[in-house]
Amino acid sequence: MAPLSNFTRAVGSGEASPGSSGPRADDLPIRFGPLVSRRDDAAMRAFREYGLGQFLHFGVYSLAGNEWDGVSARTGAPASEWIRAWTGPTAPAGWKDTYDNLYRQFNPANFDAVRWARQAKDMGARYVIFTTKHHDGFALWPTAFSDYNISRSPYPGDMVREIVDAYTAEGIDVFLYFSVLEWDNPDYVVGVPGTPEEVARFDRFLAYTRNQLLELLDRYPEAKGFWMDGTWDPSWVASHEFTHRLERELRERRPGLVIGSRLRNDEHGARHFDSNGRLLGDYEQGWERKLPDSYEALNGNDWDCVMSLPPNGWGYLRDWSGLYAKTSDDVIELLMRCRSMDGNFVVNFGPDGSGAMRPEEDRLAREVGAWVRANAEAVYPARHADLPTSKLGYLTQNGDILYLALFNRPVNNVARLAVPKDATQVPVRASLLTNGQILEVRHADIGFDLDPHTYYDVILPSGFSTDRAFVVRMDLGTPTTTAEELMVAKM
Ligand code: JFZ
Repeated sequence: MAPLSNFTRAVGSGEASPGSSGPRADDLPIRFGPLVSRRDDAAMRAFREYGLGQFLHFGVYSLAGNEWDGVSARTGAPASEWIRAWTGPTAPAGWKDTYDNLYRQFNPANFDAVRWARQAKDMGARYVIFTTKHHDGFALWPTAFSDYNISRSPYPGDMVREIVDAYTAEGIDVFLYFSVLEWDNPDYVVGVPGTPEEVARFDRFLAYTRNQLLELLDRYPEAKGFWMDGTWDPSWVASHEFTHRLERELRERRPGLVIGSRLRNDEHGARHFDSNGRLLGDYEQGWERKLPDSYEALNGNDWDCVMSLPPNGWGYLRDWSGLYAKTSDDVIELLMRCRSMDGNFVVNFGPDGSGAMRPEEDRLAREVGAWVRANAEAVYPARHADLPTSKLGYLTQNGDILYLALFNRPVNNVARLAVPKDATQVPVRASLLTNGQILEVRHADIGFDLDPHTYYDVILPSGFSTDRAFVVRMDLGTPTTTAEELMVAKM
């Protein structure tokens, strides 16, 4: 990605494009740039091995399911968890008021954090991102700093506590999703505060935000990170001095805390990456329903990709008809695509207002879990393999073991991999990960002129069939024949 275009795109605009490059010679002076550079402590090493995550969108919007009184909000609200912003001819009269009173009925009888955590564990998730407070401002913990929280609903407990306990007990790390922007907070200002009155109001809002974030850290010391959201409005963007101080304070308060790139921007308004292209946070947090084109474009930054199952809509969406929902095969493919580029893949679940997962989600969790269990060593801790990409599927590597997750099985059952001609490590043995069956490996130097690669063929057993992707596990070792020797033999 060209650094200059990244800079121009990032300033004052919406989300910066992820994968921006590092510092360069004509760096601008920046006072509110990154507070951390690539970390290699235990928390970030764990992050790199999460592989698969679960996103949970749960809140009062889950009661609505993107509709009200049988009327769909599909064309009138940007996404199911945005239903409060429903406008246009389909919006019910007095809708915002109705929504703002929904918390009085928020008492999900089937909410069972232990069940969710077990399901996530069975799916193979190693971290969870939980919506502690979405854009509507409703806090799922009993915050001391706003009345609009779970303790005012009929639900008799602290959902954030229950989630943190249940997932932590399963060995799943917890990240707290937190929206800065709040639609109906009287202190919130969207534009850059101008009048003294607006400045005073927004200052109160900033203090409130800081209080809530510190409160979350203090109440839930087990939480490993923040997944910040709603940080795009000009008011927050203009608060770069405050947000810089805030990030420092959060990191001091909780050493090891992982914070994505969506918390803040520099003083030029560049978000995710500062105006010189340096990452603002511990990992790239801009890969939302999109994926990097190549490993190289990531410049070695850590990243995750969060994905909804329907095209958009993260909170419960009762009616999926007419929408393509990603299948287990889609999710497995996206997971391995992310792993082949050193990223984590986070799949979203939007339980209904009673706290029940939808049947499609239950099924997906089971199917993805079965696949991930059977192929775990190719998913984690395996990482990017420094080899040409393969059209057959995705490569991951762990030391001397190379994995090819095969999504496109060749019709002739010859899985051909390109390896640089001067590689000191090449595939020497292969087997099917699923059953250990040994596969023949042949060196196939097909000898293209000027081709920097040589090729290794893994012969897939014609008798082996499966209805999902499968993994070929290869031992890497010293090549027994070099391309030159093959040439000599042929001449
Ligand atoms: C945000 C929220 O507005 C949304 O409701 C949901 O919680 C999602 C996970 O996060 O939506 C975004 C934020 C950033 C981008 C897109 C949607 N982005 O970077 O393209």
